[in-house]
Amino acid sequence: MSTRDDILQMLLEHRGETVSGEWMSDQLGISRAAVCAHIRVLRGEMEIQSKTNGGYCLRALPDILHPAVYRTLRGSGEIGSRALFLPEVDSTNAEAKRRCIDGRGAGLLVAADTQSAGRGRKGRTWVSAPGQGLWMSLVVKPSIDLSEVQKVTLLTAAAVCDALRQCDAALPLQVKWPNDILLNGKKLCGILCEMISDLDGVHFVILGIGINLHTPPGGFAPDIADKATALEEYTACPGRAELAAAISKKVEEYLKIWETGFAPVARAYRQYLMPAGTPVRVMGYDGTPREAVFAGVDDDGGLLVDTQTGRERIISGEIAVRGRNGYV
Ligand code: BT5
Repeated sequence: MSTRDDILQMLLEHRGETVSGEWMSDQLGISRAAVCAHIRVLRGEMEIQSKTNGGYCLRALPDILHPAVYRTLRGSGEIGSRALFLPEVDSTNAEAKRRCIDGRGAGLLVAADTQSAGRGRKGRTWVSAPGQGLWMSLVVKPSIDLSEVQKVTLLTAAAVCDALRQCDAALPLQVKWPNDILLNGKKLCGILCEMISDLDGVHFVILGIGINLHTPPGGFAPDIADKATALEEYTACPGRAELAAAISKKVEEYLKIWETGFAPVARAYRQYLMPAGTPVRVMGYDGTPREAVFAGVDDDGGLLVDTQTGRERIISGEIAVRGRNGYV
């Protein structure tokens, strides 16, 4: 870490409080003038107030993918320990995959200001307007069987919801199995987990996470305008580096828990689910829809639905939730 990172760390640790310039210069063994010079640079990126007693107060974090803010807030840990912040990329998932080719991708975080070819599942597109959201991918290397990969999506959803709730404990989040996070019935976040595997098993899983933080100037694109929402419509947005750090930490926490069984992770996921009894439409592999009633998610991450022929357990696919204006 550079001296400027050290100063940033001190300000972050005492966010909203006054930190004495003299104390920082003593701690770092540098002159007051040097502290002042570093603060001047940091001020170009975030809101730092000077106090009359010679102290400084970090008021607000920048809403940019700020590497030092990320590093400081992420702290130690494996997941997201290396971070690559790009102004533009085709897809953070694609970039993360390319970086796994030499076998050294584990723990990598790739995030970008914008994606020119952000992707959803089954070849769908993810709209990633410049600076309007957190578009990120985390590379993990869990010791799991191919048959368990779909659980990673649930783990990611629980981690993202927890991280968002750290910003606002009252946020009315709801997960639509397996990978959509809704806010007031509209899509706030999508998750795309992809894997690198061969016959020997799973080498890497790439957790792609797209969170709309701001409504793009002029609104969302017409094809998603009625189903997308942004965090700022409900609460004050965290900085992107701050949110990325919180998500990385939560993913790491849940991966550790999973080593002793998936049930606690499934429990964490369940707290964000829609209520049992919600009418849903289950999409089959071939895209054929069937009417059903949502009954829950079991300890292995399987979706339980009640259909005309009884209870069914579904492990992959997607559901549409019946809303007032059709299906989300
Ligand atoms: C998803 O797919 O929801 C997964 C989206 C994952 C995006 C992240 S961003 C970082 C990483 N890099 C990538 O390239 N991808 C991941 P799916 O369930 O198939 O939903 C896609 C559908 O959501 C689209 O067909 C649209 O209807 C809608 N959609 C697209 N962009 C949206 C947005 N920004 N907000 C809300 N809905 C959107």
